[in-house]
Amino acid sequence: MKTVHGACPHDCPDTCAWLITVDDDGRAIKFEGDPEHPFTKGALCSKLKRYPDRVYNKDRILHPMRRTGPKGAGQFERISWDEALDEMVGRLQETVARSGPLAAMPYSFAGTCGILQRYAGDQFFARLGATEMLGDICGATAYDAAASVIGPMDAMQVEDLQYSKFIILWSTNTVATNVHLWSGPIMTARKAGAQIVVIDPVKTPTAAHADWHIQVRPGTDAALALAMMHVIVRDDLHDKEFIEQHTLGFDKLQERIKEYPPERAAAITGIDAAEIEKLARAYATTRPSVIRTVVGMERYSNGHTAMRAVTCLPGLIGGWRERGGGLSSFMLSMFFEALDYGVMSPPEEYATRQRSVHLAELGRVLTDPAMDPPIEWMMVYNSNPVVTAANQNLTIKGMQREDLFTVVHEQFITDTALYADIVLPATTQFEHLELMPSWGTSYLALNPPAIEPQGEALPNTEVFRRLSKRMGFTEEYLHLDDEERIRRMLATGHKYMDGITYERLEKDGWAPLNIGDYNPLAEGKFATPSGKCEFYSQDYADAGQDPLPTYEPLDEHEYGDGHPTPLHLMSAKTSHFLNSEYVNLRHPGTLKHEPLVDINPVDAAERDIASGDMVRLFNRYGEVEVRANVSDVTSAGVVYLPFNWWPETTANGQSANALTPDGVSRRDIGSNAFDAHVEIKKAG
Ligand SMILES: Nc1nc2c(c(=O)[nH]1)N[C@H]1C(S)=C(S)[C@@H](COP(=O)(O)OP(=O)(O)OC[C@H]3O[C@@H](n4cnc5c(=O)[nH]c(N)nc54)[C@H](O)[C@@H]3O)O[C@H]1N2
Ligand SMILES: Nc1nc2c(c(=O)[nH]1)N[C@H]1C(S)=C(S)[C@@H](COP(=O)(O)OP(=O)(O)OC[C@H]3O[C@@H](n4cnc5c(=O)[nH]c(N)nc54)[C@H](O)[C@@H]3O)O[C@H]1N2
Ligand code: SF4
Ligand SMILES: [Mo]
Repeated sequence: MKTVHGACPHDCPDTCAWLITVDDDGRAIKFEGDPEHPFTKGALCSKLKRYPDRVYNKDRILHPMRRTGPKGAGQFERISWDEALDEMVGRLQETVARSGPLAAMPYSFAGTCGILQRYAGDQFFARLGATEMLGDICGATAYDAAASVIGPMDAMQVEDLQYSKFIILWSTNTVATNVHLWSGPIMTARKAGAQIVVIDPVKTPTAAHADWHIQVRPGTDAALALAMMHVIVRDDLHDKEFIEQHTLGFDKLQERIKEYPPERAAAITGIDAAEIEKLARAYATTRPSVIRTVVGMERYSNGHTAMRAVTCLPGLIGGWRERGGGLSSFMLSMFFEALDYGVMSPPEEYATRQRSVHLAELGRVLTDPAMDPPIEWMMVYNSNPVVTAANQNLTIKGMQREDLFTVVHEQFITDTALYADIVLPATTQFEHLELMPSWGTSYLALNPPAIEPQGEALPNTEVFRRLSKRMGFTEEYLHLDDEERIRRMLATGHKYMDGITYERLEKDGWAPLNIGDYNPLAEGKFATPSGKCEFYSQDYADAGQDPLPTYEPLDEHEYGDGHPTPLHLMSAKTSHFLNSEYVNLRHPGTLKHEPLVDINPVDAAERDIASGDMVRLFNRYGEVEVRANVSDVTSAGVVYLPFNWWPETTANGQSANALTPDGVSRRDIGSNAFDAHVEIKKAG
């Protein structure tokens, strides 16, 4: 028997530490959270309690396979690793000879947040000169917009939320997506009298548990934030000293916010002017006050304007001065400073690619006749784009192309793997070595393998080492073993790494970065070009965008091919799944395994829809048939269908992203999937 430390690999801010007990036969027989971990305290979420079931599942992909039927049919035959790699490399070399390396492309995203597995292919594809996937479908718009105000930095540590007296959970479903922030710092604050406000178009579990739910219209948060600033300055609740010393552009901001009296914002956001007034005054005067936000309001054509406006608020009231005040979001830049990510990055000579395409536009990239050369060879790993990427039908159309050779490296036959020519078996976190940063805490963790790989599964890193060898790429960095990579990443000598060694991580499992009394903005040490909180952003001005916080309506789309699509579709996350993972692992008893669309009684009555009816949601992108739940979860004009569900779980084999547009935000960084509008009718 042995006990092995490890950490959750998922794209979740909490990064729980865990303990695995392995018996003498090498089987994991006990799995629990690490009670010593100060942030997650031994509690794994309900999804992760199923992780051993994931590892030992009868549906795991255990050996390489080759397609034998039509694309999408899921007919495969077992082959050896040598056969699989020979075929992949043979097809890759043919492609490169015929069309050049730009005809090859990776598609990889957030299947694991471990540094080794997440970035495993970056050096290989750069060395090859393949088409690069840029952009992001999670976080980049929000991060970039916040950085335009406060700089690209971690503004505060999440533990400090415990000192807050007024907590605004602004477009984040903390109870479902960030469980330990809720059960830890937020509950501590609440017990000490803090008020919890949720700003969300959906009455999420978090909104239901809050003291005050403000049901904003989707995509209008910038107007709400501007009106709050209007009230704060009008009522003389702003912090003149902080503004004078630490901010840039207040005069111009003052002019701008005059344009947003609460009555105007009420018409845009759907929130009463009196409620906006009350919120603004409570936020400015109940101290310390904090805004917690992650990615919820970014996935719009105007997502950057919302995040920029919201990020200006703490600067205006001097919220940053107090411990527990300010804005809490990602905590990743401290890991970028502490660790040498360069170990996983392409060297300078390969860093710039001749062609990059946008991750949010996969379907277009695969089908656009103007792509020259077209993508002929694609490798998908760490991602399930048929479910998670916008415009599902276009993604599928692209993946069905007979002249596209697709490799999918996966743990399960996902909807994406169904379209693969070659399927490769991937290890799980129980089976491979990994270094875990965290985007929601300051704890670093080491995850050594606890059990042998199941079947013939291999980690991403090993697959790329083998591919490099077969391609004749001999550079040392492509062949480093995993432990060596981690040792090099740790060896930066940065002050955050004081006392943190491979051996210590191996012994304890995790270590807090040495960030000390981290509260950089209390003294106004903003990481912007001016060193100040930039209400006015020269970077935005240079990019031809409004340099001041502003509200811009969403892009006009033609969703209906002529028919009206009056309902705004929200397609965010749900507590039982982690993005598209766990949908295939049924949780008997606790979960009714069927997607439901929430529709407001007003919209339902107009369409003669009752709870339990099968309904069709449709627009020009696609159509989803599911059961309706008539409820006040959304307000009139908004419907809610979680995006995590696999297509096979709906009556017509399409899921939420079949209805979302595959465009990008106006800052050209992230997806605009939440712009989506639909109509609903009773099915049949
Ligand atoms: N409509 C809508 N769309 C969304 C969102 C939304 O809220 N609404 N959310 C967006 C967000 S925030 C995100 S992060 C993305 C997530 O999009 P994806 O990155 O596609 O996320 P997952 O569904 O988790 O798929 C990851 C896959 O990687 C596999 N995997 C896990 N570990 C490994 C490994 O070590 N190696 C390999 N080879 N494979 C592995 C898993 O089995 C899983 O099938 O979706 C985005 N899409
Ligand atoms: N259980 C569970 N946990 C997860 C995940 C999961 O799939 N399941 N995914 C993980 C990942 S990849 C991420 S990125 C994080 C994301 O964590 P969150 O940001 O908390 O999650 P989201 O579901 O993307 O969005 C949160 C909320 O934003 C709201 N929202 C949408 N549009 C607007 C708007 O215009 N204004 C406002 N104010 N609110 C809006 C949605 O209704 C939703 O309730 O969660 C992580 N944790
Ligand atoms: S998904 Fe998040 S909450 Fe659940 S175990 Fe992993 S890190 Fe913890
Ligand atoms: Mo995400």
